[in-house]
Amino acid sequence: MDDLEKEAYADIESAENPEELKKLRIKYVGRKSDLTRNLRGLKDLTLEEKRTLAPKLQKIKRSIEELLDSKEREFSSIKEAAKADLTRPGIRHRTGHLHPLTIMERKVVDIFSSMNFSVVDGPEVETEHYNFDALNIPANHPAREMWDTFWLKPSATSEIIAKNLQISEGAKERPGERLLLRTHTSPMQVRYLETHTPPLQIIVPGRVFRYEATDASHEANFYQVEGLMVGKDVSLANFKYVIGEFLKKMFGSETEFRFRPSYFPFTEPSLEVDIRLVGGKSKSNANLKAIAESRKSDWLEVMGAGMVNQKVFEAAHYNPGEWRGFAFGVGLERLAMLKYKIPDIRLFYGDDLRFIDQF
Ligand code: FA5
Repeated sequence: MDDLEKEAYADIESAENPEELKKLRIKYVGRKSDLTRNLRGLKDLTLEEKRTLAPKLQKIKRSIEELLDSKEREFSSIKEAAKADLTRPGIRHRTGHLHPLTIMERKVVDIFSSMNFSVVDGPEVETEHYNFDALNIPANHPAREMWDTFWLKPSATSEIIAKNLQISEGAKERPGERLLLRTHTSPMQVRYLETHTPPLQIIVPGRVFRYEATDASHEANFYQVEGLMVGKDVSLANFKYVIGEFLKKMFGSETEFRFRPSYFPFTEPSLEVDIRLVGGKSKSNANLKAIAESRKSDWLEVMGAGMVNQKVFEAAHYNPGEWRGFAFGVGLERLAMLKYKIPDIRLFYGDDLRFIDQF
């Protein structure tokens, strides 16, 4: 039997196909095999002989059967593999990725965080008070026209409060006040000053809305990042340094920018920051040239800014003249257009995956 076991092992190992294996199964463990015959013959032996031989024979049978089974599995897996065409190209799964504006917002947040600015959030549904009045833009002031406004129906107010949308405390304090979709992130200046004590430095990224016609550089829904730094002796020099650092970190030291005098009721003095699209030292390309052509200028305005008007501190119940600060509001799409050389702002909100998939 020991010889038979060895022989069976060698035969099974060298079997080349399932048919051969089938024959070996019949030969070694089939009904008419020597092994089965011997097992059957056990009944004619003495009890003593049965006790020693039976377990031995059964063990040999089991191990031959196990080897046959494993060899059979081997043949069936080879058969499965043969069915697969290993030369066929794989299926590429589409993975998700961030929208270019999200990438841009994160870059802005990273740079300002590295300069110790905190990031805060504000409500998109604002009151007339925070969006305009507290920023020194009274009802009859011509500057209100700078921000064409989406007003909410008076009946919407209670609905919004009921839905628990982010809405100013002021709306509850001054019931009946008109609500609007914020036209800029500047309302957060007063809101934050009311609830915190300077010195402070924050940025407020957020979505803003304007009722205006769209073109290559204007959208009705866009993103701004507000900045506010307040201290005892914050000056315009601090502003120039912080913004200069920000622009250099964002666009590299070769990009040219300029500070240009401007007007906002909530800053004094006020200025705007432009980035050079074509000409000078700036590295340009066809898309940036297209923006320049559509705007009829070699420069693209990216932010409004200035020293916080003392009237804003007063609106937040501060003593006049006690604190000084600078504020700015930068357009996120405009930054992304410059960074990624995108000729039209409307691409960000379109559904063209060929554009979105590039990021
Ligand atoms: C403001 O909104 C002021 N709140 C900015 C400010 C903040 C001034 C703090 C002083 C102190 P302005 O309307 O210029 O300003 O908009 C600021 C920036 O938002 C612009 O420079 C531009 O980059 C972007 N922006 C303005 N309008 C649009 C628009 N329709 N589509 C896309 N981006 C826009």
